Amino acid sequence: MNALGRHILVEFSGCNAEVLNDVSIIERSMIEAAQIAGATVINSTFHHFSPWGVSGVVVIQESHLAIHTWPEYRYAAVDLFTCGDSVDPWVSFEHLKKAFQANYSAIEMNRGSLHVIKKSDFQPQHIRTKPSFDLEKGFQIERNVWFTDKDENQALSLRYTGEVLFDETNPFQRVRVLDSYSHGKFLAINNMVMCTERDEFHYHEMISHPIMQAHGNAKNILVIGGGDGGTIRELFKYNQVEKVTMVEIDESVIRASKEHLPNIASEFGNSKLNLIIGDGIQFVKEAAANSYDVIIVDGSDPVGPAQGLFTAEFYNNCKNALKEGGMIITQGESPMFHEGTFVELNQCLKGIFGKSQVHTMLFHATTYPSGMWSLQMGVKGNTHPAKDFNKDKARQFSNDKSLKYYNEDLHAAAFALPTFVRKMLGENA
Ligand code: SPD
Repeated sequence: MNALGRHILVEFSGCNAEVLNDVSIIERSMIEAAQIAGATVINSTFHHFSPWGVSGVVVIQESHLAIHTWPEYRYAAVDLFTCGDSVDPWVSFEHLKKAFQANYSAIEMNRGSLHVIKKSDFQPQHIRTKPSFDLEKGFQIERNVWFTDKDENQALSLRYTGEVLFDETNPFQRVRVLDSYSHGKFLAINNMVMCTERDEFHYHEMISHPIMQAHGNAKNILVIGGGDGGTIRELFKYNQVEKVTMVEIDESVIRASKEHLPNIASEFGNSKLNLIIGDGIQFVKEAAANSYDVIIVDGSDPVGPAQGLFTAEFYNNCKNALKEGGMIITQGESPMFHEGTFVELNQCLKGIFGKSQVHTMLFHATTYPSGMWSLQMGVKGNTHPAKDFNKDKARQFSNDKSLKYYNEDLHAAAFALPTFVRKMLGENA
């Protein structure tokens, strides 16, 4: 080759659109493509974009492989550039063609033609005497792969190792466990973060303890969703609890959590747990009236099977299943990220429980988009959950159980809403 490098510009068309939208598969395929061709991989950086598409580059000792995908066109633009003769970029090309199930057109250019450029006598001032890598171990690949939970305009991203610990798609949803650098392992459903090892206690303590402390003596509890197990873990901290019925539609969430998030899934063996794999919406429709002290709706966002958890029919049935004096709490989305759903859910609950019987809490959800998340509570009775709770008992409980987020002061404080949120909910003081 009478040139410094070979550059193949590839048009991959008719590709598998799901593959082109999957940052993990693309990163893995690009690294494999480099390695199969005999290149030495130095690092990789890949991002998933909003609303879809992936960009990334694998830096190799012999230059780079780069990609940008348009899943909606089933198209990917790929550059394969290698210096010297040791790596054949067409080997990488063949690998990617199979991985993306693609049609293609490609052209090869020689880069740095030696007919045109001539070597100068330039000598770098500082030449390393030692190589920048350990010859014994080879290069350590630095991977830079990001999971992004987003809508069209906002996102929260976590960098993860690139390894996929659990990945199953069933008729309900896609369930994954990935390993992030900042927040440990995390559970994702349909590209949305559900919980991370590092901050899951914020959510699980706040969906459980304010309602349990406000009720004061809940013995029979229903949990809809909650397949990761974090909510039941918190509920079984109460000695008075006699039975927790949990209805989770997707057994793979439970399996993923038991396998990879054992500190969250620690109470599935509890003898007071009545675990039902089934549809929580149907379950409350058929539930006997006046059965439960507390109902906790620990669902996902309103896409896929969780959509029905945001309807008046569902909450009417829940109210019917609650005993007199009973209380329900539901994850209420975010006033900053899902204003519409947040407000609609609040109106829906007020229509069912009454305006003064619905109370909204906010808490810090550091790995949910916007970081501000809500829990909305409906009361079948006259208790005010922020005022009518036993502060001393709450203090004692949070100390005895070494809780990390909830405490007696936060209990009341969580119900205090910023002015803009009050306005959204029509709750001007
Ligand atoms: N956007 C995330 C909302 C998730 C609510 N459920 C989380 C499940 C944790 N048990």
